[in-house]
Amino acid sequence: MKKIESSKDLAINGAPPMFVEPLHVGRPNIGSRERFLRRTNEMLDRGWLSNNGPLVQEFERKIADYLGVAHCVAMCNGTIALEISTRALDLKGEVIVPSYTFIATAHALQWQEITPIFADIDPATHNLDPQSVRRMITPRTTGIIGVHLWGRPAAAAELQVVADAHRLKLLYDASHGFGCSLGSKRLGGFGECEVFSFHATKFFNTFEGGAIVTNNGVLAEKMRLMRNFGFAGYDNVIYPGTNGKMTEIAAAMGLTNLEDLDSFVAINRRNYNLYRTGIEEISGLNLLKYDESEGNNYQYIVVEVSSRFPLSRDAIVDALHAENVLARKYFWPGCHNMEPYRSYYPNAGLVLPNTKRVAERVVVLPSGSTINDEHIQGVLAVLKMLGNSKARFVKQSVTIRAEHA
Ligand code: T4K
Repeated sequence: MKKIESSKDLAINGAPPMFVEPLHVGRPNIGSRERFLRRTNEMLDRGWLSNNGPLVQEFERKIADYLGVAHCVAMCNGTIALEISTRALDLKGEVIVPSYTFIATAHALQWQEITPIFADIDPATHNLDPQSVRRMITPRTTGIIGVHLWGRPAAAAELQVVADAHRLKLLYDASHGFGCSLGSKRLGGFGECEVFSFHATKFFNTFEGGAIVTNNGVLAEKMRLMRNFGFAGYDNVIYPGTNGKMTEIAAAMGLTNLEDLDSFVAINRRNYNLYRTGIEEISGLNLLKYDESEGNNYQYIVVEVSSRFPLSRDAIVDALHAENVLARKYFWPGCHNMEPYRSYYPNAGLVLPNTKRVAERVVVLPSGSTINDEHIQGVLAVLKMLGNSKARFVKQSVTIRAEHA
């Protein structure tokens, strides 16, 4: 690892990068290979690869137990799980979602010709602002999808009050929230149902995968039918369905990773604390904090760049990429600024001031089980030099803010 003693040592100024291999934000957390391969071999011996096999059934039982919910319906990914859940809940017309989320939250609605209506976030939590949700309700509104962004719980009690007052269905996109809690209750048990993504980049992964969890048995049964083309037995289709099934190999990965969750949390937490100590010393950078009194997976290292920092967020990301630190601008520029929503609602940004401000300031740094102390010290050394008001940059895109020049 190189030493950064002056701005000349930065890759953006022509020095070699800090890291030879790129550091990613979403490297998978992978549990015991031995146990995964054993499960895989047994699966191959059984010759049962999909369609509600024994590993998927075991996975569903264990996920439901872990989350403290009655039912888990495993799916092929989080996006299909969102589509099936909104369909099973008979959502139509308009559904209110945050714009500050991954595009799949909105697309899952649009794909079914339900109109996503974008509400603003609370800038302190990055989660839906219930007051903004209230303002977006129209006679066509049928539901609200809250997102537990970064695994930090949405304002569930307040959103439930809004939903009840207007007879709206409330569900959650809990894609980031596996292993997280609101108070002492694990995410998964709020609203009508909650949807998880188990994508490779998530804290807990099944390669690709997802699940809907709920305490409503009738709803769970409907979702099971929808996941499997509507089949209720051989030659008997009783519902229009799709193919949302989780494969056995995905469940094998999930069962294995579930056994290693504690070690993933321990690594993420250690990384978070190291970043926290370093970032606290850099004026103008603020690390988004996790509430230590709740369950957290500490998967995302989210930094907000304030106007006190000499460089813009985009300039920081450019400088980090030059060092082979592939920091991300999640979830810039907000769903409302992506197609088709940008064309449909060109003025949506007018009611989303917090979304705009937060999306322009956030940078997400690499973490997870492939990131070690040395990596973090290297990232912090770069950030420290970028924040040094005496540092100078030769690359055109790294412009110092006027007030710091
Ligand atoms: N709702 C929310 C709030 C979500 O965040 C997501 C997914 C969904 C719904 C939908 O769930 P799924 O249908 O995906 O289950 C990534 C993921 O693809 C996406 O699943 C995730 N959110 C989103 C936050 O991140 P990209 O476009 O940023 O992915 P990509 O290809 O740039 O990968 C990110 C980094 O991870 C790269 O630097 C490389 C690294 N990586 C990735 C994969 C797949 C690996 O090292 N190994 C891998 O296997 O969307």
